[in-house]
Amino acid sequence: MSKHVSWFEHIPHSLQSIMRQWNGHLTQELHLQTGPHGLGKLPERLMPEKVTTAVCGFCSTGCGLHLHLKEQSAINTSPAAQYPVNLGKACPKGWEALSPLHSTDRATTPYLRNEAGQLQAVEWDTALKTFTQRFQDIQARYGKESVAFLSTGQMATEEMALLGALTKFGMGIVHGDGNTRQCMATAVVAYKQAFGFDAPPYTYQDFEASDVLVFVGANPCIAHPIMWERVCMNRHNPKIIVVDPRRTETAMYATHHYALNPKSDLMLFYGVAHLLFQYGWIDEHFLTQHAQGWEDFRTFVQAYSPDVVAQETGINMEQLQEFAEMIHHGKRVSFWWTMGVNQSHQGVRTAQALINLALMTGNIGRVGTGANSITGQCNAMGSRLFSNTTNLLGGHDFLNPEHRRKIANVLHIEESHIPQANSWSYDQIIEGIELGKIRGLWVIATNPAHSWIHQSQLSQLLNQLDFLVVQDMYHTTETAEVADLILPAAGWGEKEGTFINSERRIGRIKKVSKAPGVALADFYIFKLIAEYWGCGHLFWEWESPEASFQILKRLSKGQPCDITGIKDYAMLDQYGGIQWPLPEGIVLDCNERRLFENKQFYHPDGKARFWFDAPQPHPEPTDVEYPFLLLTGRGTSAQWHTQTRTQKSSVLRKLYPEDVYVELNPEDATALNVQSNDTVRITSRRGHLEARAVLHATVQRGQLFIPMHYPVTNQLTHPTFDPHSRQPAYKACAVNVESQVMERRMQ
Ligand SMILES: Nc1nc2c(c(=O)[nH]1)N[C@H]1C(S)=C(S)[C@@H](COP(=O)(O)OP(=O)(O)OC[C@H]3O[C@@H](n4cnc5c(=O)[nH]c(N)nc54)[C@H](O)[C@@H]3O)O[C@H]1N2
Ligand SMILES: Nc1nc2c(c(=O)[nH]1)N[C@H]1C(S)=C(S)[C@@H](COP(=O)(O)OP(=O)(O)OC[C@H]3O[C@@H](n4cnc5c(=O)[nH]c(N)nc54)[C@H](O)[C@@H]3O)O[C@H]1N2
Ligand code: SF4
Ligand SMILES: [Mo]
Repeated sequence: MSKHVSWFEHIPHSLQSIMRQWNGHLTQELHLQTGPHGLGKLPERLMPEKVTTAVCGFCSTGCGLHLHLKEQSAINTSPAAQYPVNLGKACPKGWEALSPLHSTDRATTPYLRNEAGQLQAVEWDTALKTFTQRFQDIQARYGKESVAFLSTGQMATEEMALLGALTKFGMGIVHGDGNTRQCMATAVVAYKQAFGFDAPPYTYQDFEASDVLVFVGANPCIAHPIMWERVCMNRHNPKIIVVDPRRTETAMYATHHYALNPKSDLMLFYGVAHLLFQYGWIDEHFLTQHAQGWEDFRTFVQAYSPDVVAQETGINMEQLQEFAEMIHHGKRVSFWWTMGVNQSHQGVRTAQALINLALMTGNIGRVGTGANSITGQCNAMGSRLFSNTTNLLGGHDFLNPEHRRKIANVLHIEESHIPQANSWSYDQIIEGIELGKIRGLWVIATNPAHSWIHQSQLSQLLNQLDFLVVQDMYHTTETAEVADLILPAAGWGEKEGTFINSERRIGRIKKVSKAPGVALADFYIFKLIAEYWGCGHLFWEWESPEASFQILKRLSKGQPCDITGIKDYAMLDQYGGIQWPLPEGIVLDCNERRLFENKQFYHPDGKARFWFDAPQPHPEPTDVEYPFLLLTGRGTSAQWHTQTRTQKSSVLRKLYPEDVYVELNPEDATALNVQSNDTVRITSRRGHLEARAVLHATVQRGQLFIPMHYPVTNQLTHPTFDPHSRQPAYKACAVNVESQVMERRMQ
């Protein structure tokens, strides 16, 4: 490397070895699988010399992908038939996983904004010196807390943990959060309060084993297609109940669709609980032995009689009765929820209402059951346990002195390095910018200028920062474009580490392609920053991702997520990923495990807790001026979030509409004099956009749907947050729609 890259000679000698190690080789074990790979006959040009397996870098399903290698680089992917998650299937994003790597807007070098206001290519040495100097200056002037970071559920766990340790134990940063706040914070709080630990209990076999599956605010056909494939493999002729205001792709395949009024889920589930108690359709033995607070809950739901609930939810009394009966008659009932629950002003209590239904009917800890939050990003589960943002590393607690001592010992650092306070949440960090308390921000593998709620406000606040650093694969993201400094990162396929999927399975990612230019794996960017900052000595043990995996094991010891029984990366390969927990000394005799089979929850008394509160009014109800409710979410299985990656694939681009569209009910369209494909203007109290009208009865009258993948969508959304999880309520705000086709209106 030193022969080709001049900056390399400028960096301290000790760092050169870090860099050599990074740039040297592809993942060593790639030649493990040189035998028959079941790919059939391929044209010579596509015939791989070797095949290795790694998990996909998009959604939390965590499919195993074969990576086909030729001449030391990946040329193709295909789904791994033996991987226990996907059993030989992949969605379009998995097949196209390599495309995002080869695009002309990759950040191939650091960029620094010059005096003329332009981003200019600079060497790493300059970038790292500037990073250190600017952030240290800000901290010296305004206090250590004035620099914050926003990270991600899309880096390797080893990288998240190193970032969390570096920022909080090395750089004196207190406030750091991630895009998992936008996504999973609600499920985290719901589980912690109910079970005593953030512990999604299921394994994917449960999709196949249930006889009643209830999907709430979840559209797995689009968002988790291979989980949906597992549902399709269910041989019990299951009842599939979808609770979603929209008639989604998943709802179309369901046996029962309850198109409730947006944000009335809490009322609905209290109504179902009311009926279950009324008929005595509960598992009293389980409740007495293994739960607390259920008697109070029984009293509480007495007020939620079918007539009251029908009125509020739009689900009639017969449907309610039918819903309760299906749960009662089901032998193995599983409840699954995603963003329709989490992204709500009362998401935590709604998730807990589902947990309550599972507990009261004894549908937990058995095959085919569970109160199951489906995760979003490829490594949101890793960030929940190891990002050092909301929790202290390993699912520990910053406020607990024993935990701080334990982590200090594991990491061989002084206890005084560990903050004794919790971080601000994402929205509080943004508010901190507004109040001038946060002056420097480091954004890693997330694109808030597109994805954060109430976008125009955020854009203005990003401009207000003294120094904004964006660490990304591309220099063209909406956030990178307003950065003062861009640090070029390697992406999935160009680096090593592990991800944790939705069912708690730890799987490997591998380096099968070299990053372009002088882009580096996030792991090594963090190592370099530690050295330049002057705290590198604290992280001597974090030599490589695999060495850091050994640290993660120690951090997890004694926790519900204990993984001390996973020897090393090779063992993960051997088993096709391994679910937590796996404490040392336990023999792995079955690689599909669910939690709570012994009915022991993680509270000190071993019992689960019932949580409930009265439903709260919708924060922005419709009115005469803004008579429609706007829903947002995923549009197609080919689009990923802010599209920085999926937009780079010519194949995926063919699978989704290029420009922003809005789904509008045909009857509303007639009333508004809007025809199919007309341009309409949508206005909220915060902004407006123009979109192509798609007329479809998938949305109810008075409701609209716009996918989140278009940069303008969050111009409209309303910044309200669940009070317990601080997760943004992206899914419903009041808007108005107007036709932009003037001629027809005049007729
Ligand atoms: N193709 C693709 N797949 C993805 C992603 C992607 O960007 N693209 N992102 C990944 C990530 S990070 C996540 S978090 C997941 C998200 O996965 P999902 O949560 O399944 O996807 P969404 O479309 O955001 O929301 C699901 C549904 O919630 C419904 N909803 C809205 N309001 C309410 C309500 O009040 N009650 C109920 N019951 N439902 C409501 C919406 O109509 C929508 O159909 O997907 C993951 N998978
Ligand atoms: N209106 C509305 N808004 C929403 C949602 C919604 O339903 N409705 N959903 C919310 C949810 S659930 C989520 S999870 C968020 C997602 O929001 P974001 O996190 O902002 O979306 P991504 O496009 O996934 O951004 C990831 C960024 O990381 C970069 N990247 C990818 N891999 C790497 C890597 O290995 N290293 C580095 N350094 N960079 C990398 C990508 O280029 C991209 O810029 O959006 C939220 N926003
Ligand atoms: S379902 Fe998710 S993990 Fe599987 S291939 Fe598609 S994006 Fe990747
Ligand atoms: Mo998400």
